[in-house]
Amino acid sequence: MIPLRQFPYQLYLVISEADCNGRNFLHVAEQAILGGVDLIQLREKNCSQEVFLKKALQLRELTEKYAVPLLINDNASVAMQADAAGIHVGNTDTPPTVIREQWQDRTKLVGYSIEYLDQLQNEQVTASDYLGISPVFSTPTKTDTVTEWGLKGIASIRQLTEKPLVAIGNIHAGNAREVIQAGADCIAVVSAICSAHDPQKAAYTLKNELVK
Ligand code: TZP
Ligand code: MG
Repeated sequence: MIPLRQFPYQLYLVISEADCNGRNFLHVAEQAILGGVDLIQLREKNCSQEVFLKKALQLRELTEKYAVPLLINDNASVAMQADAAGIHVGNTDTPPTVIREQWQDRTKLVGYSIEYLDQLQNEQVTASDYLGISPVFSTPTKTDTVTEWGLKGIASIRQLTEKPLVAIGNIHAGNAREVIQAGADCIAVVSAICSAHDPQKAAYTLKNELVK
């Protein structure tokens, strides 16, 4: 597990083929890495296990080339079969404690989305390497969300835990810096990179905003 507050990643890309506007997701991911993304999550919804695994293996080959860790969203079987660097789960997915039992390799990263403050008091937080603050701002990319944490929400979560905090939800170059200043360790984005005309430039611009 990652020691508390020692999170070596700042710019986290969450990607799916559908979010890439008809472009090849591997191409978008490579451009994003070249622009400075240092952690990637493959988040595929509505596809078969076989297709998910195929995409995970393709993306793992690419991320390995650049030594960027690949996490898989909410699918321990795909994560393990692809020998990904870890997995990210939400509040209603398989809980981190169960993931740890299924996947005994302690070097694997487990991320856990926080949607309610009550979640901070449970054993799932202890079993996680980082917490996703989800969503910081409401976003058309994911609409089945509960809280909009806002910058104040980041600051209150920061007071309550030493876990690395990854902020997600409508973060872009115009607000990334204030999200970090509010207490997040890392920002995660979908559309700020996947929908950008030039994903490499978009990632580079975001990365440059992430100075405390
Ligand atoms: N979890 C919380 S918000 C979100 C996820 C996966 C989507 C973020 O997408 P965007 O386009 O960066 O707002
Ligand atoms: Mg999920």
